Amino acid sequence: MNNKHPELFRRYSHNPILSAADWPYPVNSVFNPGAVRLPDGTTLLLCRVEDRRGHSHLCAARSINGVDGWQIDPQPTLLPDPEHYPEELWGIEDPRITYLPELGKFAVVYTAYSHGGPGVSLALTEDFRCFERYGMIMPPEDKDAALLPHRIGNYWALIHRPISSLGAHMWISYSPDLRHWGGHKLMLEARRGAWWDANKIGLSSPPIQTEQGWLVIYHGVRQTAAGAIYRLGLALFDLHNPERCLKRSDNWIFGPEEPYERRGDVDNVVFPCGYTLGTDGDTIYLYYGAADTSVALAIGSVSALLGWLEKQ
Ligand code: BMA
Repeated sequence: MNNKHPELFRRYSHNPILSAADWPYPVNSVFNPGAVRLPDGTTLLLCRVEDRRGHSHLCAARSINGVDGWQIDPQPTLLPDPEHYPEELWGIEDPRITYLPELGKFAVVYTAYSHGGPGVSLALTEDFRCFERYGMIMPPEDKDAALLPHRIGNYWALIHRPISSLGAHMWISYSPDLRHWGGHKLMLEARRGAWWDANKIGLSSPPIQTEQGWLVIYHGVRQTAAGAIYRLGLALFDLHNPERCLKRSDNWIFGPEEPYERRGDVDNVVFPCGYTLGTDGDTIYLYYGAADTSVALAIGSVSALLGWLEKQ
């Protein structure tokens, strides 16, 4: 009998793929990148880069094969702009990218951080050089957000993770124009008690649209006597009614195991904010922050994830 857990994601053998030593200017750490495959096939990672003040900005790295040969922008790609957006005073973090065919633009949803707390901000871009800021669309305390790629009925949908005194759960909200948000619904709850995802959950990379539904990779946090552990789980949501959960895994599918995930500025963290699909439409390249220090890659298959989730 095979007593091993199924390996749904295989780590790239040369992980981590990007770290501070690769950067063209001095930085402390590079992690939690958003990801997208551009029309010419290039993979673009929009990395969270932390400087030696402890403040983050975003910087793009591009690669033909999505694995190596990364070309990093010589200067920060998107800097906080606290003069016009005071909610960005302490930096911008954890970008998640969704292409919006209706607008012909990429939506970058990120955490804006200031003394007001972390909230969710939005910028649109066509080329990852010029950005049109929409400012903060969800006030603190809120993070771990991404847009769905098209409207549900008449409304854009944003998944996000506000924190209340009763927990840190995933919510979904709707907007006619990406500026005014309402219709807030609880989408998925942290499980509490003795679970790997007991204390906090949040969206990892943007949902993957499949025939069976929106496949969501989410992170779950367990607080232990030795600190928090960030791991990943799977859930499936109704395509037409994305607040309706069809399936959720009890077991985590990916967690910190390798030294670069176990040790870093924040130990025991795997934190994806983006994925790309291979040309077969099934291979998934999951890009994740490892221990809040570097960027790593794990490769899986959407049909295998769905098949596994179906059997849970
Ligand atoms: C979360 C976010 C992530 C970070 C993680 C672990 O709250 O701030 O950016 O990777 O904590 O420190």
